[in-house]
Amino acid sequence: MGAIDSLADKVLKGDVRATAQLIRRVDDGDKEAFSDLAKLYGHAGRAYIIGFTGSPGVGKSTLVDRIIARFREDGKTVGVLAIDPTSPFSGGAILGDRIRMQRHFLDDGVFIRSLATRGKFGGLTRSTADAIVVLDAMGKDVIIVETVGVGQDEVDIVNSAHTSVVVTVPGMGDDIQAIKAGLMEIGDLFVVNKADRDGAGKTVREIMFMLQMNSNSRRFDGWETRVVECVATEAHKGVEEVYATILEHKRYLEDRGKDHRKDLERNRAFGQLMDLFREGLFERALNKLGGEQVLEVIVQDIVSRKNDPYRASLQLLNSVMNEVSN
Ligand SMILES: Nc1nc2c(ncn2[C@@H]2O[C@H](COP(=O)(O)OP(=O)(O)OP(=O)(O)O)[C@@H](O)[C@H]2O)c(=O)[nH]1
Ligand SMILES: [Mg+2]
Repeated sequence: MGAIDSLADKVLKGDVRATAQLIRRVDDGDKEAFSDLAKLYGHAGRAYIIGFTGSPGVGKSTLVDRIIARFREDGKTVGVLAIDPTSPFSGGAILGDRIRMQRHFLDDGVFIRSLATRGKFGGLTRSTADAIVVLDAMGKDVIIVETVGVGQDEVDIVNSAHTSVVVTVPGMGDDIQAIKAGLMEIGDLFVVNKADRDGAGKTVREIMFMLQMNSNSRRFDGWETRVVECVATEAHKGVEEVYATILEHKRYLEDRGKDHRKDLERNRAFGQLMDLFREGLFERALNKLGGEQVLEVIVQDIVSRKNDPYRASLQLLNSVMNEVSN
């Protein structure tokens, strides 16, 4: 397995092509990536992870592009993962993200990749966590994850970042979206982007109000969630404040003796362990039972009401347990 070994080694040396290759394997759900990830894991854990989420088109990539530039000015290297769960083949959003951040493509201190998560098992949360390990081990100081805040997967991803940024725009519709998706609870910082449009101040007040209503949420760490207005298409209209607030939150976590960072890291480790364990368990159990076609027969029985999902799942479990004890 010499070739696989060298892929992890190359990543540790900062090799861009090897990093891209390993992330592609992760994205494809290729289990051969596991041995490399295992080697890299011990070298990871240094990067600061920032999640950006929000409805489609609110300006996440435009803002991330500015934030990358600020980190670069401060001498930090940056890895970016743009998560595109919906359109693995269209490439539309991926292309858009790349165009929006393209001025950083010639900078070897910046590594930008999209994840489409074509893999069968594990899905979005797992492959993102794996890709973060790769970029972290590669030596990036800061890792930015951009997701469209639509589902539980995205919420989980952003919630496991050190700093979570929820991007919204003026107008009540988006706010309701955000609250529905459970984003109210996970934001360390809310950005009301496109503040060049009418109603930004009103949206800020609405979010503040919602935050007060939600004051018993994630805020066990004592951080007071910020709301910042911004025009991401311009360099000096709020971007600096977004950047400063991210750094302030980072310092806040560190000032507390990294207590809260530890909590977040514990949660991420637990999530990753459980995902892998569940995935492996399910796969092995299915193999023992004779593969997916066995499930298909049972499903047909449920559809025709000869069986029901409650009893059938217990029967499956009993079969697996019998296999194990034999
Ligand atoms: N007027 C205005 N337009 C903006 C602002 N920020 C971004 N835009 C524009 O909004 C559009 C979408 O921006 P993106 O950065 O691609 O938004 P996104 O949230 O990354 O979009 P997805 O990744 O597709 O969800 C682009 O045409 C941007 O130029 C802003 O502050 N004001
Ligand atoms: Mg985008």
